[in-house]
Amino acid sequence: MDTIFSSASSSQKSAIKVVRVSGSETKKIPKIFSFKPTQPRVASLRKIYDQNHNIIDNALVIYFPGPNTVTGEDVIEFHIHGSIVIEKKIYDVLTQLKGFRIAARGEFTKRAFLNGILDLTQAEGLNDLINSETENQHTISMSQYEGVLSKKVYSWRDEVIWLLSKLEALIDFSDEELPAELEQIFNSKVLKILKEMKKSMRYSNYAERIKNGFVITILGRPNVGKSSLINYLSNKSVAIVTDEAGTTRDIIEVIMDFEGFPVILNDTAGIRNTKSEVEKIGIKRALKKAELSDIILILSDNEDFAYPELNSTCKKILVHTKSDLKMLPNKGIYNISVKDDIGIDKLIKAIVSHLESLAPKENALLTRKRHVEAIQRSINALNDMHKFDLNINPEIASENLRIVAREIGSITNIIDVEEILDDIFSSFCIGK
Ligand SMILES: Nc1nc2c(ncn2[C@@H]2O[C@H](COP(=O)(O)OP(=O)(O)O)[C@@H](O)[C@H]2O)c(=O)[nH]1
Ligand SMILES: [Mg+2]
Repeated sequence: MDTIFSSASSSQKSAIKVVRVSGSETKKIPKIFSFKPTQPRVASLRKIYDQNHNIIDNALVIYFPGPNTVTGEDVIEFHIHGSIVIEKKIYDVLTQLKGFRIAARGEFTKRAFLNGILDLTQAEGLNDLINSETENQHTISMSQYEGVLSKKVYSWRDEVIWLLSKLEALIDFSDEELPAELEQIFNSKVLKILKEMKKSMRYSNYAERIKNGFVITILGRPNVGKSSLINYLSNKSVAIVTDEAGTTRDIIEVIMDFEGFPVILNDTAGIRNTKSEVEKIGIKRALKKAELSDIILILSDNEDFAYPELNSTCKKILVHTKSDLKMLPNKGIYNISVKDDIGIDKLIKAIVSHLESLAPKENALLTRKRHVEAIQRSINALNDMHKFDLNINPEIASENLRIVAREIGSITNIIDVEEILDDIFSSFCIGK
């Protein structure tokens, strides 16, 4: 296997850059760059030279002998001055050598996975951690990187393997019946796994939203102040605000951070009866968007909050706009004014508190489509299994349990499908 190298920091100019080398040829690095070998795991200042003995940089070098390293292989880190010229000179030396090549996206982490340093969910957690931009993204990705999801998956797998071993015994001694108490334990274990899996499926939507943003849609009649609100919240003019009804037609989307929650806020066309075909399409889109949202903010500058055409069970927050002109004393309605800055903080609090209420009580979240699909197939197999009598059809039960073991195993470990692995690791940044 080639020894790989790459910058582990951003490609921008910076005070310091880290260039990482990993693989069996790493040991040769001191000789290649003409510096005295360093003690393992001790940061040492070294002048590094190219083949013509021209100095490249005075850099901090750290050597990590495998297998207890980030990749499981021998690793060297150069902490160089953050110039692209220095980086390039190092690359130039290495690319000319046999057995060395520049790393592909995520290749360091892929090696960590292949060497058993991380399992797949941890590798994915690491990628999410690097990409995290809000508090909640950080919390979830950190716990996935630390192995919270893996632990949950392993516990299911252990249970399934235990069940399988009991079943195999039953099949081998086919003239015997499963003892009644064992059958009971068997069924209750299956039910317990099913219940836990269904729970994690319910929470998977939350995990997806934490990653990609909760969807909040502003809905209301024309001219109630929808665009003014989104502009106010996003602090820039993204939507056109006018006295003219029907100005906003397409959906305008702004991504924001509401106290640690990533949010995609949508401004929409005012809902009314119209002859304009373009506006009609806008209205249709607005309703559709609202129906797929986590929260709908229904805005009105009078008391008209009813939308019989809206087909949605999601959380609705009623907002009375232009409260600088008149307040609505009704309970449960948020009075705001973007003109005089009334009630906006309270409205944001209400939104955040609803988002908080959606949070699962555990951190073992299914954060990827492939996790969700594997658990769904496991649930289907377990449900299937329940339709048959264990004593009459132990083979069917066993076959289904095997499916479950395989499916949940795939969440943490895919070893034989290169294509899926490439798909997972190619979303990493270079140098990771
Ligand atoms: N007095 C007052 N007028 C507002 C307020 N918010 C919006 N408006 C006005 O209401 C009109 C329609 O606003 P706009 O945001 O375009 O409404 P939309 O059609 O719902 O997007 C504009 O003239 C705004 O200046 C407010 O808080 N107070
Ligand atoms: Mg508008």
